[in-house]
Amino acid sequence: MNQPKRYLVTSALPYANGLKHIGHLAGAYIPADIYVRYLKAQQRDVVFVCGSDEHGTAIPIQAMKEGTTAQAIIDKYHPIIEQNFKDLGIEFDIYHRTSSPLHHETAQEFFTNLNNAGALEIKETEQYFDEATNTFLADRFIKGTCPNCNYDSAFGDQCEKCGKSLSPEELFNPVSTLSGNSPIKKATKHWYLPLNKHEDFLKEWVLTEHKNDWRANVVGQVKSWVDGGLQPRAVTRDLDWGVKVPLTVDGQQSTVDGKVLYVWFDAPIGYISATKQWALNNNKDWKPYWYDKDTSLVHFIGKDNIVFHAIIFPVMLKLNGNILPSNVPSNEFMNLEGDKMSTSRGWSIEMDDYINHWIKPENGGGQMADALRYYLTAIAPETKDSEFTWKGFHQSYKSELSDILGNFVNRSFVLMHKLCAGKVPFFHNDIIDDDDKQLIQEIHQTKITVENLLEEFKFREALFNVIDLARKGNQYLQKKEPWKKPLTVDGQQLTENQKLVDNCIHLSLQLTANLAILINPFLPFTAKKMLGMMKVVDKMLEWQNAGSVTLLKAGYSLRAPEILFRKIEEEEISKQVEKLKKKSTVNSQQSTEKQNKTKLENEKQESRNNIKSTIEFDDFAKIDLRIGTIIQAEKVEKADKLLKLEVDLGFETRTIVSGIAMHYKPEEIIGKQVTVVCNLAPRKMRGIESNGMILMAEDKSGKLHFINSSEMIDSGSGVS
Ligand code: B3M
Ligand code: ZN
Repeated sequence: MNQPKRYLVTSALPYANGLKHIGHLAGAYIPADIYVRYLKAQQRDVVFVCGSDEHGTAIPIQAMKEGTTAQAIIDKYHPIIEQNFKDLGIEFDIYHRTSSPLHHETAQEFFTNLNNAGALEIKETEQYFDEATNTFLADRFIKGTCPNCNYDSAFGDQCEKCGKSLSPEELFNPVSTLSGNSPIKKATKHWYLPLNKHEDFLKEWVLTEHKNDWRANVVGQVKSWVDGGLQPRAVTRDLDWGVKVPLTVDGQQSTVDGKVLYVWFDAPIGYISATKQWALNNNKDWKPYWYDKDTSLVHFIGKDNIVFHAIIFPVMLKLNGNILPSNVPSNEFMNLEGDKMSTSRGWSIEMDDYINHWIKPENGGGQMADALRYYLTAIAPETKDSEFTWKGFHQSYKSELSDILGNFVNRSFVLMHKLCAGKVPFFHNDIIDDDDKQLIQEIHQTKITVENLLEEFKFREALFNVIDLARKGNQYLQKKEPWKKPLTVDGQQLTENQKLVDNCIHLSLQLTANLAILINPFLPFTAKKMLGMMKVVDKMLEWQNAGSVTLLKAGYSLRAPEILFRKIEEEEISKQVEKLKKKSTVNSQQSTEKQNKTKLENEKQESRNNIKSTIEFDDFAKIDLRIGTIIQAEKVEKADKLLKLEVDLGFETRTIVSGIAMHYKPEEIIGKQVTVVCNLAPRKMRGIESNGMILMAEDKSGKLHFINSSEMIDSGSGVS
């Protein structure tokens, strides 16, 4: 297959509603960065775009939580997330933001193109509406029970637990996340993308053309969506926060009040606006990256975003005349210490937290960014969910990064300084042996293997092959044992031994140079450090150099060895585990408090809502309330809930039937004083004439309590 002229690589735009955790990093960012670094090492024309997704209900919800505005939220988190990616070596060509005017214009133009082409449909439908807040409840403004996995806090657009994409109407027991109330239905008009009209296109494009070169999880999800029958999808929302729906009135550009583009309509267009901004910043033409068939468009995402990147956005691109993605490498989920990663439950490791501890210069700096990049790639959920554990992080750091890669590089440098005067020794072809030939072959072959795997987005396996080459380097050294060969005897140079040592160290150093090139897409900080030790320029990292065993010139002196990966003590790891558990406990306490507060609020609201309609004082004055004393009580035949009471009102004794049998035994209420409505018309209950009513209060648990004074009052005393 001929090579694309250029590449446009995207990573999912993270919502700027809070800190992002390492699960996000593993899903859509590290794989993309590895791929882009590899392509750039091949000198290919690549643009890597990302940015903050700053619309949708997630932002105003966070603003409410933090008691601020949506704009303040995005202005707070956008720069933090951007810096976090930088600190972890994720090197976008631009990290844009969808609140930018350029994005609004681009998204509105895109919408107008589709609308003018008749590609959208307008429909009026009944949508959930919260009367208390006067808000239509879309996406994260509504939650309920997921129809797919029964998770009771699934949002109106997606279930966080099983990842299923939802619409509010699918939720069981929906409630407003704004007021906690149950919503009503209210009519509203929206524009729809008729996905149902594009099933044949998707069957042909994804399920046939890309059946074999796209990951099975992506093809499988598209298949289940198409087989289930695609529905028209609303691409606008009744919200104020977002890209306003464009409308042309008498040839003039205007917008529709109170309606914005659905965040998942505008956000993917953010890839295009980011490309436009990059082109402006670099004096380039953005159009070939989105219109030229020789461009390879690749979207890196997590599995919860498949429907948007493999179904909805491609349909939009097709209707807009753009190219389609050549691949959508989607990762599954990464779990944490035995549970699903969740920011809301505090069960997550934020990128910011990792950086603030591990990437401080005194704690290892960039090498510790590479430590995380390494582990997240080595356990990447490329085909199934995987599990981050701090123990696993420590283990992979020690036994692979440090003991294999770090150890081999260190030994090669130490031996060079010790046995070859700190210079790259000559290679003596006349004594080349099978071990030398084998190692040279391994170096050639690994470059080809890693290249093929990277072209197929198999990052985990590619990384394994690079580390395995370093492992073979250690085995080569172990077999050659240059340190055991005496180089002089009685002051005489042992030339033969020196030549053997020269060849071993020469190839070990050439292997070191190859490891820097091969590891660079994965561990850029480590590759850079290795360049410094070899005193060579970045150009050496060009992919074309990999596989060569003449990268370092004989006689060239190299710097002193540096430890690539510092020791991580057990205690440092156990502190991280404690920190995670503590954070989660605090969070669950906070969320319990929050839940209780919300529950209390809801109960208050419910009580407010349940207040009966207002009456006049004269209405109230008609009720005659007296204090009575229960002088007799007995159960009513065949009526579990009823007691027959004789109540002394001072001026007379009344028979009153009361529904308190489930709450009180007859013998325990003799002598109890009660408040009696004594001018209530008599009525027959189970054949007994009940003459009045005693007032009881029902608490939250449903228990009934007598309404009476704490001190004894004469029976018959009036209550008003
Ligand atoms: N903001 C990522 C998420 O689901 C979403 C991606 C948009 S990519 C265009 O958090
Ligand atoms: Zn679910």
